[in-house]
Amino acid sequence: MHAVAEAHGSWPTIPAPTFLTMRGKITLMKKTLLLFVQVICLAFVVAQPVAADWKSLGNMSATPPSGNAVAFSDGQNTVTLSVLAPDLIRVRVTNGKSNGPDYSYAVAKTDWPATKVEFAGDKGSRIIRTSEIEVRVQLSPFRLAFYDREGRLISRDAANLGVARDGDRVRSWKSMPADEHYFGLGEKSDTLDKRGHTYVMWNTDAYGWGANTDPLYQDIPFFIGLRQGKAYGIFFDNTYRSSFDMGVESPDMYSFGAEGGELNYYFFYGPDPKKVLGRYTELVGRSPLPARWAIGYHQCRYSYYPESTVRFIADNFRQRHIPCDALFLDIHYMDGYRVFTWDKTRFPDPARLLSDLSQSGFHVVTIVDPGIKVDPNYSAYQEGVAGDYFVKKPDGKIYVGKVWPGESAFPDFSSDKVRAWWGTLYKGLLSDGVSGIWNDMNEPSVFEVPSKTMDLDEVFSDNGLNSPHAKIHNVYGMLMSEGTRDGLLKLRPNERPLVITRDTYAGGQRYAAVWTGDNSSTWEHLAISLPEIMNMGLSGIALAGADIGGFAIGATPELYTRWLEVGAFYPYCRTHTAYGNPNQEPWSYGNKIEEINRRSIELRYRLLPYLYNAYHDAAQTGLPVMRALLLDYPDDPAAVGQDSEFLFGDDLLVAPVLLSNHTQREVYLPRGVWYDFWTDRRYSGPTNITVDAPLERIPLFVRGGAIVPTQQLVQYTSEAPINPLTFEIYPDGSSSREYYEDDGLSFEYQRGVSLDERVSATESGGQFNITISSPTGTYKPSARSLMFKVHSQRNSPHNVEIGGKRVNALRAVADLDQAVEGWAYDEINNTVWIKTPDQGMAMTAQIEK
Ligand code: MIG
Repeated sequence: MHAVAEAHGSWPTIPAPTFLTMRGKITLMKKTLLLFVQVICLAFVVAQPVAADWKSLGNMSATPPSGNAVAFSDGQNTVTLSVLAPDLIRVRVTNGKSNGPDYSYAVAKTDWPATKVEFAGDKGSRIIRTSEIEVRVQLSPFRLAFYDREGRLISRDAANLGVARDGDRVRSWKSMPADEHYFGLGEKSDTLDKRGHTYVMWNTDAYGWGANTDPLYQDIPFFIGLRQGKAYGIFFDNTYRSSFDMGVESPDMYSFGAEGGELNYYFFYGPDPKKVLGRYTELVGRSPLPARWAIGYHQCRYSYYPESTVRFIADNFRQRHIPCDALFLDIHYMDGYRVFTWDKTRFPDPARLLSDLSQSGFHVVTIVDPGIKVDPNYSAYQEGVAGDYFVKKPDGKIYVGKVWPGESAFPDFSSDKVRAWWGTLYKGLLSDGVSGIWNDMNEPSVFEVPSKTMDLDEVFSDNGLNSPHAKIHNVYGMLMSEGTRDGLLKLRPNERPLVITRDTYAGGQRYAAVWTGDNSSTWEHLAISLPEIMNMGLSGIALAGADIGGFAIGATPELYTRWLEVGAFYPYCRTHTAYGNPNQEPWSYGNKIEEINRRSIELRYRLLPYLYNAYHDAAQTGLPVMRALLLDYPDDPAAVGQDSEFLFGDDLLVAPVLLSNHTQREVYLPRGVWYDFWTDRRYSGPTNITVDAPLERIPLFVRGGAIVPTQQLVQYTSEAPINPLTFEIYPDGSSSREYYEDDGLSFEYQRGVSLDERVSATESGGQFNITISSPTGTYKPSARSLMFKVHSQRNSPHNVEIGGKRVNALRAVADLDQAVEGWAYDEINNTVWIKTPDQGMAMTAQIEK
């Protein structure tokens, strides 16, 4: 291993470019700014009058219902309540003509099937009733209340405020019961439970952020309210700078509002939080199924260059047998930071490099920022000017702001035409062999102090509306990633693209994965990543991750090791580190740590079939891959607030060590049976246990009844087809799971080229039966074996039969390697192993105990 390092003796001394000093300055300015912003925010919160400038909606009169909607008016304001589904009501407050057309950047589904609605009412009130909820409208003053069909109050407007305006500002106040808790709100760096905090939604380049820094990069104005095990959701679809006050202004109320635009929100009813999330993601769209390589391990730094360094990193992964699917190129691969170009000195022959890397199983992802260098000799700039594609100043001139390339113009992604153009720009990178695109700096971030972005009145075409930056800011990143994804799809129509973006808005999961920006190598940041990613998941984003090891500072060996242990369970799994930091590769900390890091990544690769199924679920149902416990245990107070544990897919509970020098941790296991993944020890929840967690072990538990699909170890996802496909069975009575598979790369699955089957395990009397249903779909995996591993079996079985025929008993588990069919008993781990050819048909295996 040392030989490898020595062969590249001088690496990685990176010459300090001039912008380092600039970064220093910026950091300092950013810190000052942060303080400034915090003071302002504090002043705002303290000074915010409860009602002083706000004009609440007063007396409204009802108009007759039309279809599934009913409107209320006071001559100036119109409130329209539309029933989209029995558990989904849209509340839209408009103000004459000033609000513009009804349009949403987030909403993907506008066509809802008819649903039965009853309208009733008397002089002072109206009732809108569906099969699941009842909306009671009080006309004077105008207030809304949502009830379930048993007459239980779900949520209501605050009695003294309701909906109000103050100039362009709009706000809605709701009553806040003492035992209600809030989750979601996208990327926030504090506790899982949002009660008792305030938040601003304004996409921000938040370099150096920490606990409670707000706002961060992405903004998703959706939350789930949970009270006594019952959930509802509110999605405030407004792209202006908005804010959520979850009980700070008053302990009895929460509120949400924005600096402009409409008071326009969607109300969802559960009572199951999974149902709320399912409906929300039906409305705004779900994370599409990623390619398998996109959910392997990815290695990144700011920046790997020149070419020899990239090859060196790739060689190290393969020679050291550390699985990896993708390498990232950060801004130094470009010619003077001009997007869509290569630095020809550092990367003289990118196509050759990428083709060599692809031969050894690496995909390459390149960063592409929005800022296009003002340079009359640069084609992207020329095309942008010629096509009139750039954001304008109010005086009609092209807006110019400084970012990495110096003075730059910014594509106006609010225009369909511009997004389509942007998509075509990827042609060169793709023909060079680039597989994925990393969109950064798309707040949009500009080196401006103190705003860090363009002025609020810069002009976006917004398809003819000429909207101010104030309206487009929060969707700029999402629209950029939409243009990117669509462009990649046009250029490679039958390949699932990976786009990863720093900024997005509600519904952004349709286009891109996200990461949590510039975190730091501290234990606190490691801990924050859990509630942060869990809440992103509760906000519809399934494919999310934090920079493993931390971006700023650089990790200690212990921190990196612990971080990779949990990072292997991040939905999106990438190491990244900042410019000038020490090396942060899995082998950077000596042999002992390298061995642990290898095993962390190997575990993710063995679990790939399981992880891929979790992604399939996310695409189907909107359930995230990293799940807050409250999704499964909404009525269990000890599970609901859990910040330091999460479910990885359906059946694994991850309880990482988040503190330095700790080799034990306390774990809360919710109700039901749980197995320790490492020892197979069985627990009955609910219980608090203390488990050993030496540096090389992350506490990990498997739900009783789980059937976990796993595969053989590979060094990259496409190295070899899955063989054997193993089902790890952790018995608890009868249980079953859906198993899904496809080619992992193309869109053929949308044409039925997939495999879907049900795997069941049933214990009855002295028999343990495993059945697989006849698979549906036309995907045919190549010839392979199936392996069943039945855990927690005290004794060797008397007999094993498949399809009524006796299976050979082998002496040892190792003998299974050579056998086509057979079973063996591992008496040390109390596991029965059964191997059989995968016939692609329904089958039954019977174990006689
Ligand atoms: O101003 O491209 O969050 O991941 O390495 C810094 C350089 C710009 C910020 C991203 C980070 C990336 C860095 N970028």
